[in-house]
Amino acid sequence: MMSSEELHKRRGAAVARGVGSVINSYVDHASGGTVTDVEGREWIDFAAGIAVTNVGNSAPRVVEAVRAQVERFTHTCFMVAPYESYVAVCERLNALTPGGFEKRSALFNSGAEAVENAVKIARHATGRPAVVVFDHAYHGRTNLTMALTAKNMPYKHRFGPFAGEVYRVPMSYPLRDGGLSGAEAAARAVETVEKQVGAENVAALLIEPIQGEGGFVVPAPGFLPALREWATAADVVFIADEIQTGFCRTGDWFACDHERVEPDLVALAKGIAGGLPLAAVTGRAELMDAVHAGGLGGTYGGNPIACAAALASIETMHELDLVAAARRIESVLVPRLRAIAERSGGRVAEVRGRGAMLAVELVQPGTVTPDPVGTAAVSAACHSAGLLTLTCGTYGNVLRFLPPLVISDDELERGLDILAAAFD
Ligand code: PLZ
Repeated sequence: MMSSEELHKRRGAAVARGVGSVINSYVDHASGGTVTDVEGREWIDFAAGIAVTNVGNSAPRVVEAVRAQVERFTHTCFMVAPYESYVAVCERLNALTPGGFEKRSALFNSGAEAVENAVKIARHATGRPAVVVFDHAYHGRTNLTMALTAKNMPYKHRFGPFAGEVYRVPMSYPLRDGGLSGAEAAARAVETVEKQVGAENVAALLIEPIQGEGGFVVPAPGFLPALREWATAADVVFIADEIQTGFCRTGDWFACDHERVEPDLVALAKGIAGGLPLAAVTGRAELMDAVHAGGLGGTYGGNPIACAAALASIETMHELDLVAAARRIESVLVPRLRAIAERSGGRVAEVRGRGAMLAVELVQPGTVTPDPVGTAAVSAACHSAGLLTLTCGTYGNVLRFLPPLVISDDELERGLDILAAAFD
């Protein structure tokens, strides 16, 4: 087999430079809690393919379901010749997502595509143009979702002009907003909308209930419920982007469940199908069904292999109680992250997150000035010592931890040992 070094050379001559990778080693195989490269080097997996392999890599039920489906048929296009598994996935999503009301779903390929479609549906149903998004938001890399995403580098730089009618308002970011309460931060966001956009022009308010790429920002309690309340009163569609937070990741099925917030529409992807590309919009039947027949779709949306994988993944989440697993991961990680923070000489400003979506934010000691250089250094030390971690944040100073939910306690502890050593 070719070495990682040789593969990297080949890559340089074949793959566009714009597509990056966190490590330069090439994967041979991966399991519930580790990734192994072609040289046989193993990494403890605190990335899960960016919150995708919640059920682990090659989870047994997923492998079995995919194999069976591949043999029956690979693709007919649901818009040409429909099949049961697409319907079954929609039934599961309608039942699992927050809100006891009548729902419908539609399936797509990527998170960005789900977000775009949620916006299309909200605009169509309301007849209004504007979309309200938040500081630090990440919603994807397509033209509309770049406009919805906050951060210029690397996502938007020289890729404009961007889609119009997108308005950005302040987020609740307890470490950096002077400790506004959830209600105060929501009032600030709402005032910005009412003064700068006008509620009657707003189709949708789009928010990650815990921000992902933007820095694992957990809004102050009450922020999401207050926005939900305002959206209801203003007839604005409340869209939750649960692409990174969904499918047991935060110790609930969805992050909105934590404060019992019921979005009108939810954008889903990542953890939905154990690593196969699938995404969805699920929401209120009257909004979803407002769109004319033929108005939503795409060649691959709800591909039968991806649907089989989704059904198997969801079954695995129930069977292994991955909601409880995410809470167990939190209970193992948080005390050790706090210990690391205490020993860091003021370099860790905050340990935050929920369930198996946890992070530390690094700063210059004794300040809240971001430390992206230190963050990159700790991250690099983790990578060379066998722990796969990711960074995030508007300021690039957040180390985030997203293990597969089936990771063992032993693997978690080994990963934490590497992290602690990297900090030292
Ligand atoms: N919404 C909340 O987290 C994807 C992006 C990585 P796609 N996050 C990882 C990168 O650098 O491209 C994401 C997300 C939230 C939307 C998306 C977009 O999902 O499946 O990558 O399109």
